[in-house]
Amino acid sequence: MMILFGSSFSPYVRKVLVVAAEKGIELEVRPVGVGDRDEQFRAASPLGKMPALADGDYRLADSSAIVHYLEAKYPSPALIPAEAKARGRTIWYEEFADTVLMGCLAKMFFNRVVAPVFLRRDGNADIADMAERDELPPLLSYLEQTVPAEGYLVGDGLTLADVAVASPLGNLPHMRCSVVAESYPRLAAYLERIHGRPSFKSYLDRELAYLAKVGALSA
Ligand SMILES: N[C@@H](CCC(=O)N[C@@H](CS)C(=O)NCC(=O)O)C(=O)O
Repeated sequence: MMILFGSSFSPYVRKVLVVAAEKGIELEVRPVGVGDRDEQFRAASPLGKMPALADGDYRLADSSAIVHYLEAKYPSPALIPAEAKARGRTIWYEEFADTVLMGCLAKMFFNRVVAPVFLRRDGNADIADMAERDELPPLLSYLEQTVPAEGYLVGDGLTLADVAVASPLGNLPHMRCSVVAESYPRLAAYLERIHGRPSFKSYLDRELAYLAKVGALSA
C-alpha cells in the first residue's frame, strides 16, 4: 500500500488525503511532525516538508506533484478536468489556495495552533492577528464573488479546485474562527457543502476532537 507521510492538520496533506478518499485510494498515513528526522520521510521529501509519498521504491514530495501522480495512476473519477478552459481554471484555484490563501492561513494556524500545541512554544499573536485582519478579508471577498450558489467551482462535479480551496479554510474552526455567513453567505454555504463530504468530514472531525482532547479549543 502507498504510504503518505504527514499530518492531516496540514492543508497540503489534507488535500492529498481528500483526493485519495474521493478516488477510493487506500493510503497508509505515516504521521510525521514539522522538522521530523524520520529517515523514510526524509528520503521522500528533499526539503523535509509534508506531504511526501512512497509507492514502493517510488518517492515523491509536494502535494501538487502527488495529486498529479494519483490522477494519472487512478484516472477515475477525474479530479483534474481534461478540457482546456476547465483545466486552466482548476489549476488557477489550486495555485491561489496553495500560495495566497495558505500564505495567510499559515500565519494564523502556525502561531495559534502549531507552535503552542505541537511545538510547545509561544506563537506570535501579532502576526496571526494581522493576517486575519488585513490579509484574509480580501481573499474571502474574492471567493465570495467566485463560488457558485450551488455545485462546484469548475464544471458540474467536484474537482481539485474545490479540494484545494476548501482545505486551508478547513483549519479556521481549529482556531475558533469561521467564514461568517452574514458577510460571506455564498462562501459559507459552499464550504459547508464541501467540508460536509465524507472525504473532508472524517479528517476535520478527527482533528477537532484531538484539539478538544488536549484542551486547545477552549476559549
Ligand atoms: N508546496 C508544498 C508545501 C508543503 C509545506 O509547506 N508543508 C508544511 C506543512 S503545512 C511543512 O511541512 N512545513 C515544515 C517545514 O517547512 O519545515 C506542498 O504543496 O506540499
